[in-house]
Amino acid sequence: MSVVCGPLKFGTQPYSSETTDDGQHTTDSQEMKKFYLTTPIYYPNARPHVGSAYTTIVCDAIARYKRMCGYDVAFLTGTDEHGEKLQRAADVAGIPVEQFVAEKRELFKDLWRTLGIPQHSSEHPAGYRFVHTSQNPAHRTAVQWMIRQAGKAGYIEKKRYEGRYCVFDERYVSDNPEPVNCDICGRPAELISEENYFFRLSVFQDRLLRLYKDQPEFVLPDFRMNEVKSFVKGGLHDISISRRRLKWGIPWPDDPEQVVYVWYDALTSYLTGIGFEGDKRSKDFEKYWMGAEGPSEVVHMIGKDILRFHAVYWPAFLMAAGLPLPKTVFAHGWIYYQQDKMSKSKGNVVYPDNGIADGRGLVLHDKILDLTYPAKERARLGNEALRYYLLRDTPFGLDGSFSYEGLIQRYNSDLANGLGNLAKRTLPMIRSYFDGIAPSPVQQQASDSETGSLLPRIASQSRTYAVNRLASHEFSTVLTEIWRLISGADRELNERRPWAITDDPSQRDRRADVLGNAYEVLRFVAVLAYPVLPLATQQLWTQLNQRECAAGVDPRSLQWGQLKPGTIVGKAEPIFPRLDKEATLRKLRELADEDRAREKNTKEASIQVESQSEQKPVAPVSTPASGGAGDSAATDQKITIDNFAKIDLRVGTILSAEPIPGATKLLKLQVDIGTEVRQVCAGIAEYYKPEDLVGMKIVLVANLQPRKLRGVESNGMILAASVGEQGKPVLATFKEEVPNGTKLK
Ligand code: ME8
Repeated sequence: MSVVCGPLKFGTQPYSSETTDDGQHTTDSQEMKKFYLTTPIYYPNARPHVGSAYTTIVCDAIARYKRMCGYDVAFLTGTDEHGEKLQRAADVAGIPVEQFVAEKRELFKDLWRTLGIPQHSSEHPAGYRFVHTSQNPAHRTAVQWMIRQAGKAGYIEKKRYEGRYCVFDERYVSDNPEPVNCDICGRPAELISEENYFFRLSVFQDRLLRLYKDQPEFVLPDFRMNEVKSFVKGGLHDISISRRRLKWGIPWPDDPEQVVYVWYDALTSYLTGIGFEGDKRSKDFEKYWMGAEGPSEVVHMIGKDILRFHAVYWPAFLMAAGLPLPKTVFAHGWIYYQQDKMSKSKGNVVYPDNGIADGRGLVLHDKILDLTYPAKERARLGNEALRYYLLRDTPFGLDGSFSYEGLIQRYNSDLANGLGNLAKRTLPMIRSYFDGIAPSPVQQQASDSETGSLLPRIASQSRTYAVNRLASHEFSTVLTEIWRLISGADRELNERRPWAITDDPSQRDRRADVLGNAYEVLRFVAVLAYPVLPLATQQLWTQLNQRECAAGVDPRSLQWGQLKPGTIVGKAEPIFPRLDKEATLRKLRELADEDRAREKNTKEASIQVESQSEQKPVAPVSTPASGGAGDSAATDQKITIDNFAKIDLRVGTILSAEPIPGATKLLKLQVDIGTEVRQVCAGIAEYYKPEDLVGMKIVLVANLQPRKLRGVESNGMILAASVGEQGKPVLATFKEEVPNGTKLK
């Protein structure tokens, strides 16, 4: 089902960032604000999985919400086509690389189509625009312009580059001359030395720190900002931004022997994607990036893995080119599967689609329902179940985990039993008791004791909460709040039993009140949940017989009791039919196994095209060691001073601490150790409250090999005394001020 909403009316509603309980906006501006939102551009060398779909789903929901609030929205996604691996994968597949890349690009677009995420058009002004890089002439011009500008301003210089290169895999493994093995083939990488162009990142340190201070929302959530600040305070090195040995990429301006470094290339796509071509600039670029038509908010939504590139390199590249900076880089958490990072090589990937090519459509529809259900409906249910589950169960900004059990559980409890059931109960009763004419709900003004119903108050609280929290993308808590409203309406139906009220005219009002309230709750929910469940809420909207579409209502203007008298409700078709959990799970797993087996056998699978660690920061790890928090290495043996010197002990500050779901003893900590922020799991949850740990100075064993505790990576160990028989941990700390990163010896 494709829903097209007529043009929204602007200018009648004031815009605001905050709404109060009575629906009043607290800040006013009549101007139609611009909002430009981007996903990362994805590497097209691997098939997109649920993790990669997560960012795009989040952005689609945000774009829809902003559009409802009257923003003029541009939403960009795309593919990052830099990299020799694409060339090699194309060779293995036996097709020209251009064709290979173009086909992979389509996989992403197909997936967005399958997931009901529309492409930009006059019908879908907030739909996604798509950018691709290496083979896009406009993008080449844009990147070369960026490089020239930085060069003219004196931020680029030619220097000798020393790093490690894997001749077998033809890839740069590390920008550091220290010996290292290639993380794809495992062979020792060779030391190479070549003349490269360097970006003088080091001179931007002060300007970046000032940016973080003046624009605290530049990096969100806050705890990620702390990581970024610590990294920059630790000192910045100049970075090599050209590569001599790579052929596939954008040629360096006036030096075709070299290609531009992947991140200079990739980040510039945020400009190209809205019509930037160096000196030639589209109206959209002027509008959304330059703010030529009034204020414009630019937000980059990314996963936490690529924060440094966006929060440190990107603003510096833009400053070097004299261009404005985005408003916010929002780094969300990671979606794990089976307590691990999804990875094709580990075989633990969840694909949101299944056999798009053979026309079977989305995995979730086949699994969720028996195939007698209309295919279109199955598609809608699959998409929306996935959207709801990911956004509801992952507190935005933190890590989440995907499981089929969780998905079905949410589907049944919230979508089928919650929303679907409320509509299924309410609408038929309105049809049978009131000839289909929706009765008015009780008045908002009446006090709870007069009306005896809490629903008007809960509804207006839910509206306020949703509007205020959606501004900071807190989908999980917003959905919880909306479902509190649904439960409230359900409870009222159960308590007042409108079906048991007699037909006596004196009782008719009581029944009208209850059903009018339930109808009004459904109307609120259809509007508030629209960004997450665009198709189901529209279906509900049609059944409620509301005009135009749910997307056309500004949620901030939603008021209790706005029902037009005489509205005749439609037939209640099931919005979310209930699933047989066991049968569905079996089918889901079968399909996922088949899908993975098929993937494994694809020609390109023989090439490790997945890892792009060359371009992503890897935490330095050196000597192997065992143990983690809580392990004791007590031994009577004496060791030499050389042995002791192998342990790298560093001073750090705990930036954040949070529980690990399902692990009663563990806390996940982010620790600033001067040069970087480390994630460490510590077995101290029974003795320390997370909030008491933030800001505390500790000692970290910094060169332990990373290991997984309850599926969470731990990069180091915090020193603690083990006191008493219970081994109560008491963290080692300092009385005097000691800078982070200081070595203990
Ligand atoms: O990094 N959980 O591309 P990429 C949550 N081309 N999000 C996930 C995820 C997971 N398990 N897996 C992937 C690149 N993502 C560069 C970006 S931008 C100028 C260049 C999402 O294909 C998340 O947004 O490796 C992450 O940052 C992104 O996909 C990485 O995509």
